[in-house]
Amino acid sequence: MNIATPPQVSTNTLRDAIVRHLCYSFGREPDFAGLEDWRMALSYAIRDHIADSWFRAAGTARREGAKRVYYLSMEFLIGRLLEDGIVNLGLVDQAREALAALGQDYDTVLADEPDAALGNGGLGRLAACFLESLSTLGCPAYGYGIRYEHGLFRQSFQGGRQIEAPETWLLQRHAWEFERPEALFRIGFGGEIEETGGKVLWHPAEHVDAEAYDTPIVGWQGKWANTLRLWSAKASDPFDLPAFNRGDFAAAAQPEALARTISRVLYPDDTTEQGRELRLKQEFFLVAAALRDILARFDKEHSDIRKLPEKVAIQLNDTHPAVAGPELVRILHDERSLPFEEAMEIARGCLSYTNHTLLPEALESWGEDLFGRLLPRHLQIADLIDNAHYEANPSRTQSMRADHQVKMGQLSFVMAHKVNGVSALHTELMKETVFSELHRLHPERIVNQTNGVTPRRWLLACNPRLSELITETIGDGWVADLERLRELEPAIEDAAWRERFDAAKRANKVDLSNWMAEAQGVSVNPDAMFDVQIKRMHEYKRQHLNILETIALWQEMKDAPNADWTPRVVLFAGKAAPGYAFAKDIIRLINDVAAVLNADPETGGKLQVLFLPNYNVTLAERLIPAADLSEQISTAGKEASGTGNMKFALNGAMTIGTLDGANVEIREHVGAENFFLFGMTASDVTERRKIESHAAKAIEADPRLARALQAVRGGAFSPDEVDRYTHVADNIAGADYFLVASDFTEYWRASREADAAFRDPATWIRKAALNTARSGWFSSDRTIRGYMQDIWAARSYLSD
Ligand code: F58
Repeated sequence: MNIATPPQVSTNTLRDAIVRHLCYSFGREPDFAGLEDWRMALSYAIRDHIADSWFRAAGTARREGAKRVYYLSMEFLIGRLLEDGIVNLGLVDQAREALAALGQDYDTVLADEPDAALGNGGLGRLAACFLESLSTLGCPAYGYGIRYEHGLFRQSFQGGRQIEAPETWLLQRHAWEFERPEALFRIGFGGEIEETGGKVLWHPAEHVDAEAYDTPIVGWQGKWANTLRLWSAKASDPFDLPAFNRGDFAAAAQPEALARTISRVLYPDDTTEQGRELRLKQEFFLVAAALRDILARFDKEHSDIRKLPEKVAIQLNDTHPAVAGPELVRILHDERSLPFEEAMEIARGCLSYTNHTLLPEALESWGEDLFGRLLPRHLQIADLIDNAHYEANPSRTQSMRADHQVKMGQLSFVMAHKVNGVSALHTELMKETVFSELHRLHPERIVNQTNGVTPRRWLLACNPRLSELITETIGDGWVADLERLRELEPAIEDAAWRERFDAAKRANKVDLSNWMAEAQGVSVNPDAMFDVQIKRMHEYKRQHLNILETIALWQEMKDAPNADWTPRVVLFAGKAAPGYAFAKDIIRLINDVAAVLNADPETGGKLQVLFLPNYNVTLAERLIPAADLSEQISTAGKEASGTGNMKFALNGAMTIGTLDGANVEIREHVGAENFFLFGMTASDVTERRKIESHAAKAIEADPRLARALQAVRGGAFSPDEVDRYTHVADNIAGADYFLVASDFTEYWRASREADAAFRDPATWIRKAALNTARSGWFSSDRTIRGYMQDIWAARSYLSD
């Protein structure tokens, strides 16, 4: 099947389309248009071309009765979409020129778009990269998620402390979603089970409507576009008229308000009981709406429900949509009258599950009271699934239904035909730890699919300077075939080329410095090493190890202010879950340390620290191209993969990191000599924890660490409240579960190695460029091909 590439669009055509939309879609004459009007008009002009690809793709998939991939995820961290569309359609020059002809600045117009933060971190961003790769590869697919009114909270600092405010992305207009009032499903909760004549019927007590909003996701060169379908909750009976007529206006509006709660906020954590109930409701809401939609599409094209696994592949992005197992079995058995065993087999043929964490506290489980109250029939089905699994595997010792819980990891495993980890190390650890018994019983089920990132957003769009140099050197084939970056290697041996590589990095750093001066009021030295740690705040990610090392460096600089120090700008960004007190304390500590260090005339210009507020996709796109050093310093065995690590390496930053997650594979690809390795391995970590007072011993052995900790404990960074960080110091010197103290000495050593390497620019640039040249394997195109082949049995409908 040959899919035509979209027609070439000239600057004039695009300019006319912008003006047409401005006037006739938005009723605004050019002379009176504001920034948002221009942005919307450009978005509509671009959207028209995306829609053409979208219709063609949907038509092909329908005509061919194609197998569809359905990616179920509670999070899609898509960020801005306008630039993504322009870049993928190859219209950057035309859009820039068309806007200029209309007196508008391209970058300013693009920057006006809200950043859709419908996710917490890596898991949500991975889902977004996957959708883009699915479209680039021409694999018919849908992303299913929730259209949260409020995405992840907006973060600011007050006195160094994190302040959370609601994110209001929907208040600003954007062009990307199409409301689909006809795609409406009634979702039930609670109620009773009725058993009559061997049939079981579920009569829910309450209902909420799920209404679809579709966003087209266009792939590279606009050859294909898939759909991100997000569900919004609406009241089934929106308005209580009798209450209104009584004059009780608040009660009259209540059904609407209650229903809408389901799609109101993205969950950053689940610390309250009411919160947990709402979270489970959200999960079922997503799953139930998605499955109805999937089956409706299947029924339109096919008649034999037993063929479902041939036509439908459903990927569970972590356990959050795991109730899809019982729900699909319920539909097939209760509603479509298939025998229970067969219903289970068909469901398993469709379902597969990706695990993103081994942290025990992050593995979802639901108390059976709550689960049974909201989903009484699903609790019965979970028991039936568990019994069937036990009967087939009598040697089993663990159950998904132990301790009055429903354990979603085990349920997902049992209901999936494939289970995957997200890096080679993580997949092996899954087999050895949380899923060891299930792996023994089903040794063919666990497979690895190391994560990847889309090169369109994470190199081509976010780093135009480097992209242009690459394209000039090896042509533009790398954009769709990222491993071709290897062809840069001969050029890297040429000093003149390396200078151009360095000039691109240096210009990116100047851009970032200017932005920081303007947005944050802090001016930094663009010749310093830009040392960047950006990710969710978590003890296992060890932002506190980084700040301790920075404190130790500052102390040492003050001992010998005239020594030949490598100047550093230490940048942090990341949000802490609102209920995670320790992570919030680390943010405050970093801000307090920054205040002291940045004001120190003795070290000024040599060591600066900055915590940038409100980390999101847009900020990552700004920081990553300007980074020299990428901090990937998690406790080994804890970071499932990481994807920021890949983005940094691709953009020519060197990594300082542990043998954790995908760091292991990054180091293998870029070469051990181009990676600053330190720290314990995952098995060292397990052994070290067994040693009594391991932290105290490490502190005793390293006077630098002792001194840095003492400064934290003694209030050097909180003179107005000297014991503010006593508990942080106690934690590191005491239980130190994440082994900050034990890894400190090695981290310091690796950091000084990085300093020394940075002082020798010729060597550094070569190493950095080799990171770019050898990171091609980390494209999400490679990952998605792996899923298509090993998990989904899905194919591409593009021919090259
Ligand atoms: C991340 N998980 C992993 N979870 O931590 C990271 O190593 C991996 O690269 C990435 O997934 C993609 O595989 C992650 O982002 C969350 O954001 C949780 C979602 C549910 C609420 C708590 C945070």
